[in-house]
Amino acid sequence: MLRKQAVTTTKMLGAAVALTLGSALPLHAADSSDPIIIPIHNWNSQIVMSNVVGQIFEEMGANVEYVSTDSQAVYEAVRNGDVTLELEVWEGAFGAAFNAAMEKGGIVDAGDHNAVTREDWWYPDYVAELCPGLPSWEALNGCAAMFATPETGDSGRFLGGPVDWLKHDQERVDALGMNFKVVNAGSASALWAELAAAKKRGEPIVLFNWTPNFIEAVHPGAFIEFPEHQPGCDKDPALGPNPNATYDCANPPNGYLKKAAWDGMAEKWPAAFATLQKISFTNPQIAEMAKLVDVDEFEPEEAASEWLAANEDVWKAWIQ
Ligand code: TMO
Repeated sequence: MLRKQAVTTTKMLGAAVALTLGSALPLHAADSSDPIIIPIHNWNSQIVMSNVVGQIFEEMGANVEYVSTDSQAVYEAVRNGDVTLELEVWEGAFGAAFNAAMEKGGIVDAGDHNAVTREDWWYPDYVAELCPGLPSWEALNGCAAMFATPETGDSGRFLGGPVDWLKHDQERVDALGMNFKVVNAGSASALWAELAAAKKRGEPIVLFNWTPNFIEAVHPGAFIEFPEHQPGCDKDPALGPNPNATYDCANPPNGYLKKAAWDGMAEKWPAAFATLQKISFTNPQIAEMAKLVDVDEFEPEEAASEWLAANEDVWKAWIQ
């Protein structure tokens, strides 16, 4: 409440100064007072980062609203201006949806974070002792029976992420002739709960994971090495070891992490858009954002305030 009043007072002062000085000042279009709409998805770095950036925009005097949005459909929503931006475009999971929206128009690339991403099948390190030859996918396939559960019969069980991350894991299993069945977790936290339970019992598990993430600070492990990633492997059957199938390659091992915006943002919220273009988080910063919720159990909004308080030198430079 106090804080809102302070912002309002600053805005009024700003307006009074503008009125008094009028045309003596260089003309900068002010940001619209309509809310900047920030979409929230179902993994914690994205939720905390969205709150961090939302609070930065509020600090600049803008209004902000958050909406829960499907992480694939969001590119269509950005393109149409239904949401204003997207802060975590992961190449592996969302590169295809982002590119499709770029081809249709209405969305702009607002630059990359200074981060390298990877999203793929992953195991905690004790599993390497149970299945010699890891991280090779062929070695994993040779150990498939060890990962079998009543749910998957004789096949190994791969625990995938929520379906909206659209990882095409079953297509890859089929394309590579692997003896695995994909079971999708209902949420990110279900992935981490199953990982912790398997680890406690010393049982084999192979599941979807990514970096940057809090996991690397808590559970040492490794990604499965699939046939080398090739751009277009998802569309062209000729790419990858199976000449008749798509998705027979790894996800990008050094993927980008981009920001995207509705193409009307620059005109409607010029100051916020300029800041969005400057915003760039690193792998350790993004892992820390996830950790504040997944390990330290802050609510996302509080996690964002904590992060901002600890990193003023980082973000104050973006609002000049
Ligand atoms: C998009 N994700 C980081 C969950 O792989």
